[in-house]
Amino acid sequence: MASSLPSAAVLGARAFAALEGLNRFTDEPGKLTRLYLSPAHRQAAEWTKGAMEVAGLSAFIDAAGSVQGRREGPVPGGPCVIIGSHIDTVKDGGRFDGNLGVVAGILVAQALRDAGIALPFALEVVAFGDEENVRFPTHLSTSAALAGAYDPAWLEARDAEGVRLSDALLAFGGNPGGIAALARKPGSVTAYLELHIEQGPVLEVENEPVGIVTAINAQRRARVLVSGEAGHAGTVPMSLRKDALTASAEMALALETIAAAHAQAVGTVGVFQVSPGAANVVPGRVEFTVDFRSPSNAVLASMEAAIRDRFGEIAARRGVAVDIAVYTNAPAVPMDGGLQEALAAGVARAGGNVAARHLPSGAAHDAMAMAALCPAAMLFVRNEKGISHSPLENMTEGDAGIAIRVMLEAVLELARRAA
Ligand code: HGY
Ligand code: MN
Ligand code: MN
Repeated sequence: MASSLPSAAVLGARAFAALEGLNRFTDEPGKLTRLYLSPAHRQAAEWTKGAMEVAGLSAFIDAAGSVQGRREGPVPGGPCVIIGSHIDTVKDGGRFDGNLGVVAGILVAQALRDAGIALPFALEVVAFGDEENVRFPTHLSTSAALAGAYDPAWLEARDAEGVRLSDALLAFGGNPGGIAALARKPGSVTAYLELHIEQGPVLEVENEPVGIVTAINAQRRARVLVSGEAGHAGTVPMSLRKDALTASAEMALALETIAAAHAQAVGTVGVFQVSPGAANVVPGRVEFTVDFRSPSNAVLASMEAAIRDRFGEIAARRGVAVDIAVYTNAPAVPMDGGLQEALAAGVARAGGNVAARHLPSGAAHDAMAMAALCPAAMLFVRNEKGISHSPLENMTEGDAGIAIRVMLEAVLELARRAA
């Protein structure tokens, strides 16, 4: 059976060629920016649907904007294994984050079809559309839709231009009223597998091409609004100011100190909007985001308490008001042990002296949402210096091929177990 399957080198070349096609679609020429429900997302979804069909999957773009492809198993409508990831990106993002995992799923399906290998279950590939949650204050909304955990309040969420998610979804060609029906029945999905770049330095430092994810860190995100008093930059004495920017800056540094005080925790202020935003006006209002994460839910809870404490103290001392609105609260998610073993078997069968290195994920992934529906596991692949969420994100074709071959072998391992 293995001899009729493409080599890692062939799979790597195919993956890079496919990514070339998929990554033509961007909302910012010269950069890779493909936010949820944007015109580029629609084009990328259409391209993905076509690529799935070429690989022998029957495919469609679903009500929430994800692309679903399926190759039936022996029982029409029977249980399936899903290989998934996302095709939305951050602003000015990298070519591999999410996109590689979707292309990998398509190539695995194509290789099995070409080799005439029948599986004892249906095989699905899903390209989720809202994993980055950059445009709207949501959390893994399109994979949550499949897992039956879609929050209807997300439909009222607004982007930076004030566009409602439901309106953007209708304009995209989606159907807000059809999202609830996307929820899969418990037991209908026997496994979810995701291939993703590590977005961290461990595999490169340890000179390993792939790694098996043990758990995905807990994550919380909040919008912080600091309200002070706008004033004339030339006339308001320093002692009388209620400067929203300097207060927010002190809060950002306080977050940094709180995160640094907890091993393996991280804290980031990624968006910082100052108004009115004129050189000769003391800023009256600042809105910024806080993203903090840890392997431990308990640590995250104590970090949130410390953040509320410190931000409140800074606001009181500076005479400004502060409002902290948490909109994401995702506990840590362990990856399924049995599927981790299937991935380890895939690593062993894929050949080469590749070790089955296990490691946690600091980044969030659709696997977090899918784990609420079915056993979920992730395979990491080495990427250059672990750089991600950046146009400098890079990896080798060889590593992509090894990782996709491991995924292929892991699916065959699941088939052997199910037979
Ligand atoms: O933010 C994250 O961890 C993921 O890349 N969306
Ligand atoms: Mn990702
Ligand atoms: Mn990402």
